[in-house]
Amino acid sequence: MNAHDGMYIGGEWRPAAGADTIAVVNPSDEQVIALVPAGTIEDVDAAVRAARAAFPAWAATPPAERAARLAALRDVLVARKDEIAGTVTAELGSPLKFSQAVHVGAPIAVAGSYADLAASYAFEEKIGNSTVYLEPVGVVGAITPWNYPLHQIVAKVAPALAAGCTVVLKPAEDTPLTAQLFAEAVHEAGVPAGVFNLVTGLGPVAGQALAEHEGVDLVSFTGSTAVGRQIGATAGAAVKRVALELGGKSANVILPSADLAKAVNVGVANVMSNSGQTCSAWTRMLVHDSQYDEAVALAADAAGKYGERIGPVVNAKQRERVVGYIEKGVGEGARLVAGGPEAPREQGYFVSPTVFADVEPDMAIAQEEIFGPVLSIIRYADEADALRIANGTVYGLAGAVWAGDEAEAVAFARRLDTGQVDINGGRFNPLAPFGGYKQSGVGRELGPHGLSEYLQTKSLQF
Ligand code: TXE
Repeated sequence: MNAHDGMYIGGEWRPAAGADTIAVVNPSDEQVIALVPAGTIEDVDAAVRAARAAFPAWAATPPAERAARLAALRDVLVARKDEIAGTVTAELGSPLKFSQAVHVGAPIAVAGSYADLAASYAFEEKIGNSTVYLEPVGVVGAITPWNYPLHQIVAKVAPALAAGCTVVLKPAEDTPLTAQLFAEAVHEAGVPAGVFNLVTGLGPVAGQALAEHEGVDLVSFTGSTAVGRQIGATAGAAVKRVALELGGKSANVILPSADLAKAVNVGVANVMSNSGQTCSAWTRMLVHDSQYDEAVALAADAAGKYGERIGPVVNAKQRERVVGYIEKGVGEGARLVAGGPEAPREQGYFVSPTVFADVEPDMAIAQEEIFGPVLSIIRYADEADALRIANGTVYGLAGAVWAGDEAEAVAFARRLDTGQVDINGGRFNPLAPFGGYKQSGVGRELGPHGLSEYLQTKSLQF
């Protein structure tokens, strides 16, 4: 595939400082499809300088003009959506239809929402005898994962640009081609030079250099809890703003009054989509004793129908990790009712859609983020038990509640320690705040709450 052999810095593609490259592999057939440069500290430094230099003018650009650039960016993403979807499929392995609808569809909606918000947001407010100005924080270091290659980028860059911040992006090493296309789109949209910069590279080299750079005012990170903890500590030591979107182990709570078949089928689809590589996936299904056997049969049947249609996981390491958890589940005494650890294909990083029954809440497969197509079905005795199990992990990112009556579901959802809950299925809302309670993270993405992450307040008293 086409790939740039340089970094997008200061509005142009510049040669990388070093000669090292990263091989991009297609997870469906394990073939190398491109090489991209592995950024060094020098590349990161050049990008941060460019972002710093561009900051004063971009911060002073009227919000309506920033909105116009974001609208133009949305239009470029729309015009190039097939090309981007094809690239996501090539480097992530997701089925093309899913790439078109979700991997490109969602970020188009998010870019559009920030074009609207930049134009309408109240960057100035009166409180009594004070005028409060909401000003951009400065240079943002954005570090993104591979699971939703474009969405994770847009969910950080669009609000940052809307706020008047400038950005240096270090995308995941598995999916740099989508990031390069995004940089092309930003350029085509007429965003001024230096406002957005891209450095591809390895996490512990380029990512760490960006997180530690003195010229970065805010680090926005999405990825593993281990790296998030480290970035949070570095930012804390430098008294620097930080936003962390980390793992999850979300509960799908099916109350006895719910439409069981619908709740189970949607629940299985939620876990299997994107091959389970979604931080907000409902990986624990909580079912009442009286409906447990029926739910297990329905889930096993639903999972069996997916087969290889879900696509592979992203790389060999992730496959090993997911299979390791499946083996662990078997070892812990959970009952395999669909899928299993065997590779369904010789080539490609495929994992069979897997469902475990008789999962106890304290098993590793019910506590730790697996990040693969693996569902754990847990039994509860009554509502108090369901609530205790649902809240009984270190995470709190998302979840779902199903009930015959919406008010009953809402009452339960209000008691969940989690940042987002879908009621009877829910629907994606690009304006709804997304982010974690507990160890799922700090800060929120999307909508006005996501925009406010990139602002700091100044008050003038009269
Ligand atoms: O994540 P990493 P990995 C979880 C999921 C998955 C596990 C491992 O459970 O199985 O994490 O995935 C960059 N300083 N999530 O290894 O390493 C890295 O280059 C600065 C959940 O892929 O955290 C990439 O750009 N940056 C998740 C990004 O961090 C560093 C999405 C994420 O990679 C760095 C992905 C360092 N020292 C994984 N080390 C979610 N919340 O959606 C790595 N990076």
